Amino acid sequence: MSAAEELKADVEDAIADDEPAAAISPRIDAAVASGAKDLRIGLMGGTFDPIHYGHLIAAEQAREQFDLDFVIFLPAGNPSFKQDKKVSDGEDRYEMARIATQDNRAFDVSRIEIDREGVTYTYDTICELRDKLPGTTEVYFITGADAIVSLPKWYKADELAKIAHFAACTRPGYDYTQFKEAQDADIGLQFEVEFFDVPALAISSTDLRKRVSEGKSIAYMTPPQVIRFIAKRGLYMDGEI
Ligand code: DND
Repeated sequence: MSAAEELKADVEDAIADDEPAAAISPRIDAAVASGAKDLRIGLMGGTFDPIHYGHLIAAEQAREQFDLDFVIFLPAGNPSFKQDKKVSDGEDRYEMARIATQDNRAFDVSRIEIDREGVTYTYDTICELRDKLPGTTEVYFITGADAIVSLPKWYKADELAKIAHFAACTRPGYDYTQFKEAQDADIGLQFEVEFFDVPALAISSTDLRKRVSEGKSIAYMTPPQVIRFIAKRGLYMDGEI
């Protein structure tokens, strides 16, 4: 058994023993409690309204590429950049992320952004996580390459750049010039960004919501359990995209 497999087996045992309210998320709490050192953790932030295979593939490819022990999905409570848009209830988005990721022992979902009051900022989240994780933990924030260009406009961007690596997923053959130009234009804002390729997957949450509201199929775009949850809760039926 490899060290990573042993860690995951210990974590599963610890979760099975007792399930207190999570400080970060069940698997990460168990890994920290078991004394795991030098953890490499990916953070997959998103609105996840709803979560889909694009998110899951990006997280899995990042896990492999950056040799991450775990990827924590972080459904945003009150997304800073979506203040003027209707966003589904946090509990529904959390539950969809939970059921979509439960089969992967390296994936976990945290409530920390859902439970935090006020506008959700990635800087606050990473600070909170860093307080709860051993100091030797490496943190990679995973995001789509399109979002990378807007990083300098994120809350406390200059501080944010110092506390995490950024892993930007793109498609084979992606042109990085746009990012390099944005980075050059912001002298002093040096985000450490590593790019990784994911298979081109033209899936978006916006399209899924539109399809549901029009009674169209979303099969093979998101896991079946998420499709069942959307139907059961009657999400996205009102046509407000
Ligand atoms: P979105 O709502 O864009 O994510 O949120 C992305 C993250 O950025 C969240 O954690 C936000 O809190 C954070 N953010 C944004 C802006 C400002 C600040 C923070 C701040 O602190 O000031 P979606 O639910 O739409 O998607 C989640 C991720 O998955 C995104 O990175 C997106 O680019 C990526 N993605 C795909 N990747 C591969 N293939 C696809 C994808 N569709 C979405 N088909």
